[in-house]
Amino acid sequence: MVNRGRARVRRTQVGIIGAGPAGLFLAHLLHRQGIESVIVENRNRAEIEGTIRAGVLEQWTVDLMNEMGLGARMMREAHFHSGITLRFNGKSHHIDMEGLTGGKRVTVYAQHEVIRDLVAARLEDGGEIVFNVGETSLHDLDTDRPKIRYRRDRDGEVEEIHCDFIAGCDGFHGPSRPAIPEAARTEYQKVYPFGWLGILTEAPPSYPELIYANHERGFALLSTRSPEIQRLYIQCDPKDDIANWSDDRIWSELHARLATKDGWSLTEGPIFQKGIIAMRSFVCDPMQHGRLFIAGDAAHIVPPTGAKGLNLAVADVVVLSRGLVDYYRSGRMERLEQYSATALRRIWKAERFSWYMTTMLHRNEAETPFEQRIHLADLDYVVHSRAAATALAENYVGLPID
Ligand code: RFL
Ligand code: PHB
Repeated sequence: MVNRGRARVRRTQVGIIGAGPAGLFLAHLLHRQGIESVIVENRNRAEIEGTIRAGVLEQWTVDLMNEMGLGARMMREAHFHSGITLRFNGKSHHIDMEGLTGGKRVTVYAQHEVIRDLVAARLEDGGEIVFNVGETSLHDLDTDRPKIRYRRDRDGEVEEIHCDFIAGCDGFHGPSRPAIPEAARTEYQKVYPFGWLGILTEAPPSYPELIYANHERGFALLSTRSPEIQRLYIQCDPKDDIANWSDDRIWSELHARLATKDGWSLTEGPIFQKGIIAMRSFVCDPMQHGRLFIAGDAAHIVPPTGAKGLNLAVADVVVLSRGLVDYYRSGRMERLEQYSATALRRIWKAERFSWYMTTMLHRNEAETPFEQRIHLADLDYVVHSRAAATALAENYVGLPID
């Protein structure tokens, strides 16, 4: 490290901003190919390992973790389901993902567990993650020596990482996407008039697989975390205050929306975590500016109904790592220059699927009764047509990356 003006300067090949799924998978993928990287992250390790988010991994994400030697705990502790249940008009319909996709399963393994496994392995490999940084900024993106500047420990010394490329993996609110000049990017967005209220409860599982329920009172989702802890969501007003939702009110909505006509019942338990999230679809095109490449939530957002966000973030960095490997092996930029176009083809399909699942399953008061009936017809079609069920299944378990 040398002093350059007031900043301490250091050098690496790929500077990565953000230790979420995108940044951590990228660091591992590059390390396997002998490419150096440093991650800077503005939260501390306990915070990133404790944030409750996604739950479902696509089959190829599971395969990738195993290939990278990062899957041992996941294979012991995750829940593997052969399908999901769609519930509407008080009836359950099993979609046999495994049968319809030639053996691909639904894996439930919480995002923060993936983060824990990837952080531990990265540090064991001697990789560097600079936690708890402040004032991250990006510089000289149009040159072949782009720089990430930040303060150590939020208000400590200023450091600069000089690198060949910057990977902006800093989520929806990070500084990377805004570093692409506004005139050089187009943003596509849809904001939904509803949100999800999510809870964690200490209770045994009520059902052997995930249930996605369409109900006139609004959508509900039953998921799991472990034999002792369950994850459930209900559609709500995104601007609602969580203080308006007593535990009794949450359970009464869950019972009403998940009820069946055949006597199935939901098991309650103490609620130890609850919160409300808003829902949007968002895409930034292109995902590159000079030597900056953005990936994951920094570049796109999907509503969680399709369980795609984490998986899309990983798919982006698989594509990006291939371009970087090509560059370091042969000096060729062609594959890197194709990164945005290649990634966006798959991203738009995941955007379509997430929008489709969201509109089909939620109650939108702004829609006409005609449109609401169309969603029920769509569900009825999906559960009775092998072709339609196959289309849903192949999207849910994950489209191929190539
Ligand atoms: P992340 O996870 O937001 O990580 C970005 C990291 O960057 C850091 N950062 C900065 N670091 C340095 N300097 C700065 N200025 C920085 N600003 C930010 C942040 O601290 C953070 O650590 O983005 P990434 O890696 O792109 O990963 C995206 C996924 O996290 C996200 O898409 C999923 O959680 C979405 N999602 C789901 N995805 C799935 O694939 N399957 C699911 O079942 C699923 N369920 C969900 C979800 C998201 C949810 N919420 C809470 C939005 C369920 C929910 C409720
Ligand atoms: C979760 O378990 O958190 C979960 C499952 C399925 C989704 C979204 C979230 O579609």
